[in-house]
Amino acid sequence: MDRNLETISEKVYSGQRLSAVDGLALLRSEDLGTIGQLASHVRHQRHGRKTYYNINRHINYSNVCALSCKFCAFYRKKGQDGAYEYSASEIAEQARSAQEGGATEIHMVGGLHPYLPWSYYLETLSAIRQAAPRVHIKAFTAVEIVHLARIARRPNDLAGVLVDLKAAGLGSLPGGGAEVFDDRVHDEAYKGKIRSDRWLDVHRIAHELGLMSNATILYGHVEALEDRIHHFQILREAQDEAISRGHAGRFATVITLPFIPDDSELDHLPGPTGIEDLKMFAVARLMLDNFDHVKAFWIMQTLELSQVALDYGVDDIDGTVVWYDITKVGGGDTHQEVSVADLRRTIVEAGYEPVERDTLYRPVVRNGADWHAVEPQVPVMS
Ligand code: V47
Repeated sequence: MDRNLETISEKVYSGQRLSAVDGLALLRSEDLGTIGQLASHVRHQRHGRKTYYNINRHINYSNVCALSCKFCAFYRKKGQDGAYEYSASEIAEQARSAQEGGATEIHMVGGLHPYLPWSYYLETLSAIRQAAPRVHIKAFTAVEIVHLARIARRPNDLAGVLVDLKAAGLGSLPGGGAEVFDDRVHDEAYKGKIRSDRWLDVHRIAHELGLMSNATILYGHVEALEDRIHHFQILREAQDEAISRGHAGRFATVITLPFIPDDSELDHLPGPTGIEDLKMFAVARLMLDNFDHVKAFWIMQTLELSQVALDYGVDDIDGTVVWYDITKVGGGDTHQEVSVADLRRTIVEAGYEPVERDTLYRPVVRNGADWHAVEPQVPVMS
């Protein structure tokens, strides 16, 4: 074993919290075997061999964006070739067909559209609600919420805006847009986007209002290893706060997103390797001791690596997805769908037990497109 991991290993097996120095030692270590064992220990303590997936549909309502983040290959300017926006009724139609196909969740995000009015977002949520009353709507990253507050002409009333969205059907917030909580990295790769304090404000307020949310980190571009660990520390503190204040909402899961350079302004960078991806899953699992779940988003990680990731702290591999426009691994197209059979096979083959869940991690009992969620005997969000 790497000598630098000995004390860390003792801490993990005795349930002590890891420090930033520990996190950095893990990221710098080449002892992937030990790192995986430690993360697996924590994963097994929490979830045994259970591995979660869901039947969901991602909807990217528009790729038109006022920002020009260097890592992003998704955005277009209004009128540019390939720019699009879906109407509320087109989105409702997608939601209806998702519900018919048995989906329990719609995951909907888009660019910061400079012209769509505030009413569009409320109408879209209501239209989804009407067309697919059973599906949970997880929508709008923190930066979109700040944008919506601006166009609603209530830039300082994030709580009011979230309350209105919730009344229109919003069920929870996805974890996107966090990138890396560091000003230097922000100014170099996504200048113009909200900074970490605003991202955290949105999630804190959402938690206060009883909304669950997720968190991400986008790694492998211009950040340093120290920045990744600092990001985890900030998330851990935010989660401590949500728990200690007894908010009904909190972070459910962390998703580590590997930077995919293709077609972005940073495409001269190589992006992370599989080994780095595995380390990031493991370090997320080890540092974020107050997060219940660590998710591998197979669209970005591939199903093959997600399978290996189950031995590195991951207990969730997202869902069937169907359409995804933000990243396309290997230059593929927007249609990126995996069947439930393939998701389950991926999990079983790796030696784990597949559990379909809803957005709130309640196990789903299914009969074709018909389903109901059951309350877990031991609350998984604690
Ligand atoms: O916010 C953009 C990232 C995010 C690239 O909450 C890129 O359950 C890699 O947040 N390479 C969207 N990443 C995805 C996301 C997500 C996915 C799955 C589940 C959940 C959840 C959230 O993707 C963006 C941005 O951080 N991103 N461009 C890129 N070139």
